[in-house]
Amino acid sequence: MVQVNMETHLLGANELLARRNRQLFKDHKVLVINLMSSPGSGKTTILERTIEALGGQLRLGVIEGDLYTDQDAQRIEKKGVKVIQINTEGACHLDAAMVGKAYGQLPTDKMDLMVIENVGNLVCPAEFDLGEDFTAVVISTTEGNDKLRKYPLIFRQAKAVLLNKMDLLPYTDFNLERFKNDLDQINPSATVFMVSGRTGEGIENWTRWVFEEVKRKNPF
Ligand SMILES: Nc1nc2c(ncn2[C@@H]2O[C@H](COP(=O)(O)OP(=O)(O)OP(=O)(O)O)[C@@H](O)[C@H]2O)c(=O)[nH]1
Ligand SMILES: [Mg+2]
Repeated sequence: MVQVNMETHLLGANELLARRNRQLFKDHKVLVINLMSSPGSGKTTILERTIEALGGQLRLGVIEGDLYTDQDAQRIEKKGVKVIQINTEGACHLDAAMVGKAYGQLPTDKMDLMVIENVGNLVCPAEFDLGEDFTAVVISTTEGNDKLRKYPLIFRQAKAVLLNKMDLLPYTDFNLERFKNDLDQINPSATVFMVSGRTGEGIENWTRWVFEEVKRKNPF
């Protein structure tokens, strides 16, 4: 009897499409960030602050992944940025096929930076390469210190880790020392940003770094 391991099969097919996306992003000289976190950590809020900071200097595009609604896409549209909504209809992550299709609806040869906001989840999105240049993971001070150790894969792969809701730090038991130690164990090369989407703290450091990454991919 022939047994097909569906998970391996799906991931293999995804890998091929991710490679195709990556080549397209390279051809079009667009830096692509896959932004991930638990639900409610602040991905959309950080994206709004990022657009406010970089919108005047870079040509931006956004792909919004959501289970059912277009609420986040509406928030991004209000910032004057072209956004394509993907509803996964219950799937807990985006995949490379969905992103390839959505990307085709954006002005592909007229973008410097595209951010993909993935579905809020710390497990499934980590397993699906979308063809991005790198992943950035948001964790917030209200989520507790155990998340890095409980969900190490998503943090291990990240080029940037944003600790959000720094304004709430005094009201939580989140321990910065422990966060740094855990991240050092899991992914010592991650670049860390302590930010608040609410007050704007740390956002300039993050957006300056993103700007440098864009220039590195496409010196203009
Ligand atoms: N106090 C505080 N609240 C924040 C901060 N960033 C985001 N929030 C709030 O946290 C809630 C969730 O923020 P979102 O940006 O929608 O989070 P998200 O990660 O995009 O959520 P999903 O798309 O549902 O996964 C909202 O009520 C935000 O106003 C922050 O830095 N400080
Ligand atoms: Mg969101």
